[in-house]
Order: sequence, then C-alpha cells, then structure tokens
Amino acid sequence: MTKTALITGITGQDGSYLAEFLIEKGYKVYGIVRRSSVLNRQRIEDLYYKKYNYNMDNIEIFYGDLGDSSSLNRILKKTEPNEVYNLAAQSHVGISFMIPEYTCDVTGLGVVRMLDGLKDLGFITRFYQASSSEMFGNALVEKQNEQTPFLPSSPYACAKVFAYHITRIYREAYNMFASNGILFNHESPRRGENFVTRKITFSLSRIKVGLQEKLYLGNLDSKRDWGYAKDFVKAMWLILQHDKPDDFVIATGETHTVREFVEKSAKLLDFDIEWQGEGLNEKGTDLNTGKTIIEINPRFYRPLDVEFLLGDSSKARKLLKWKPEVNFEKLIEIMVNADMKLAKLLKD
Ligand code: NAP
Ligand code: F7E
Repeated sequence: MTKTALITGITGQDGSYLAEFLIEKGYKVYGIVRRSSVLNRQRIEDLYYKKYNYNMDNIEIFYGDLGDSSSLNRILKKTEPNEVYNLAAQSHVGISFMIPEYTCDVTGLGVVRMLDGLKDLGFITRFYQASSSEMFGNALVEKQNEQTPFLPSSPYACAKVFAYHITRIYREAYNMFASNGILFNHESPRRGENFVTRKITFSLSRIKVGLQEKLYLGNLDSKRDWGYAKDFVKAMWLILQHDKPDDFVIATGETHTVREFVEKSAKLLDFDIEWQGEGLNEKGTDLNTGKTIIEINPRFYRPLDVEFLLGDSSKARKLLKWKPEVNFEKLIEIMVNADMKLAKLLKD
C-alpha cells in the first residue's frame, strides 16, 4: 500500500523540501495551497509541473486555508492521509507584531482546526506540528531542550505555544498520534527573502553584480542556531516514524550572530567588510571599493527580540538517530552560491 501524507504549507520552504523527500520515499503527497491573485508555487514548480508533469500519482494539490475549517475538513475527508504535516503558518516573527490577530488565528487556532477535524473523522493518522524554538523566547538557560520552559516574546511565538499545547492535549486526551517538532532556525536557498539569512545572501549577491546598492538590517547581535532546511525536514519524518508520539527539539547545537552570518557571506563574495559606528549608526564598508554597503534601519528592529537561541537536540539524536549533515559554513556557501547564480541571471 502506498503511504499518503498531507502537507499544509506545501508552497513554503519546508513544505517544498518535505514533499520532495516524501515522494522520494514512495509516498503520495497531498498539499494544501491557498488562493492568491498570482500563482504562488515557485518552490514546488519543478516537482509538480516539470518533474511529474502534473502526474497526480505522486502529488495532488487542494485549495484550502488554515483559517477555514470547512475546507480543511473536506480535504481531510477526501484524502484520509496516513500522515499530516502541519507546516502552514504566518511564520514571520517581525510581521507578527504588525498582524497579531491574523497570526494567532492561522498559526495558533489553525492547528486546533486541523486536530479537531482529524479527531472527528476517526481514522488513524499521525500528526506533526511545526513548533518553533521561538517558543523559548529569551530563555534563562544556556541550551534549550524539551524541558526548557517557554517564554514567548512575540505574537508568533505565543501562537506557537498555544499550538504546541493543543497538540499535546489532543495526544493525551484522545490518544492521537500527535507530535511536536521544536525546530530551531533552518535556512536554504528557498528561504523567504525577508528572513535575515536569505536577505543577506540575496542582497549581497545583488550588490556584487550591481543590482542593488545597500543591505539594510536591524539587530546584528542577535544569535541563532541555524541549520539546513533539508536536514530538518528529514527530522519531521523521523518524528512521525517513532514508535510513540512525542516532542523533540531539532537543532545543530551551534549558535552565531547575524553579524557573523554577514561577514562569512561577504567573504565568500570577496567583499572585505569593516564595521564602523555603533547601534543605529553602525555601517559596513567594503574596503576593496570604499563603498558603504551595509547600514542599519530601525524599521528592521522588533518591539521585542529574542537575543539568543541555542538548541540541545540530544533526545532526537539518541531516539531518532537524527543529526544534521550541513554546518554553518556549508549552509552559507550553499545559500551564497545559489543567490549569486540567481543574481547573475537577473543581471543578464
Ligand atoms: P514559510 O516558508 O513561511 O511557509 C509557510 C507556508 O504556510 C506557506 O506555504 C504559506 O503559503 C502557508 N500559509 C500561510 N498562511 C496560510 C493559511 N492561512 N492557510 C494555508 N496556508 C498558509 O515557512 P517555513 O520556513 O517553510 O516553515 C514551515 C513551518 O515551520 C511554519 O509553521 C513555521 O512557523 C515553522 N517553523 C519554521 C522554522 C524555520 O526556521 N524555517 C523553524 C521552526 C518552525 P503561501 O506560500 O501561500 O504564503
Ligand atoms: O530573524 C534579526 C532579527 O526573521 C533572525 C522563522 O522561521 O525562525 C525564524 O524566526 C534574527 C532576529 O528569523 C534583520 O531581529 C536583524 O533576531 O531570520 P529571522 P526568526 O525571527 O529567528 C524561527 C525558529 C521560526 O519559527 C520562524 O518561523 O535576525 N534581524 N536584521 C533581522 N531579521 C529580519 N527578518 N530582517 C532583518 O533585516
């Protein structure tokens, strides 16, 4: 029997990699996409249109929305999936301060819509919830694991804490196979351009070929545990293959500042960055040309930021035998190479 998986958020960074991973494993993948005025399927284009030539044996797309339980129930009923990966969310932390109610609805309540739909249908489905290291907020411990208390610092993180607990509650109350993957930041050439890593590799590449003059950033000193999205979607699958539902932290165990990410990306592109000034007046100048190519813009500061995250994924490493293959340096290289290729294409 072919295994089936339903992915909400299939058009996102993780959804697109997960769809590829599952199809390679022989799954039939169902995806939920939302209506937009232009088709928003670049990340699954190769998979859906080119590679499988609309071959519905491997992948099938349905219109739905995490804000609309009638569409979710209809899709669940129609597909009866063996596994559900709930990846859909308003996933931008900074933007969640601008659209808090919407973020809580989709990122938080959307999860209860999915879980309740599944519970009522009664078939045996394993459910994965995309929980986030943002739930730890400015945690008081040096390394965060499954025991670390949550201290959310944004509407996004608050919605994710709700989603985490409602997943646990459905597991305990209704005996559902519902698990949380508490994933630390993971990046790739498919990362949205307004997340900091991609913004850096995308903008510096464009500056290199003359398509852009400056890169404007916010807090350069915040630290993140950054991994590679392809490594992390494998962990999602492993979490649902485990013999019992449970919650797992997935992280690389290394933390770096935004500034380090800028410096390493710049070096790969042969910029020689010198930092001058402080706070809002800090600037990064390329010593090769004397041009200031990095500036701070208060617009990119958050009303409340998470300054430091570092994950301890010992549980996943032990029980799931998961470990990341790509380290910080390699991740930057992958992203810079991809964005430089793109910038050159745009230039020509
Ligand atoms: P992403 O690239 O922003 O993708 C989000 C997906 O959700 C997109 O497919 C988006 O559709 C879809 N979506 C948004 N609102 C929706 C709605 N109302 N109804 C249906 N679909 C909706 O995010 P990602 O980086 O792949 O992350 C995947 C999940 O993991 C998210 O839940 C995120 O919060 C969580 N997470 C991410 C990280 C990370 O570092 N990447 C870490 C921890 C947890 P459109 O394409 O139409 O916008
Ligand atoms: O910010 C700082 C910013 O937006 C990282 C999401 O996938 O991972 C992601 O959330 C840091 C923050 O990711 C800019 O203040 C400086 O301290 O790339 P980010 P995030 O907020 O960590 C978690 C795990 C998720 O779950 C989320 O869905 O970088 N920063 N300057 C900036 N950030 C952005 N976006 N833009 C800047 O110009």
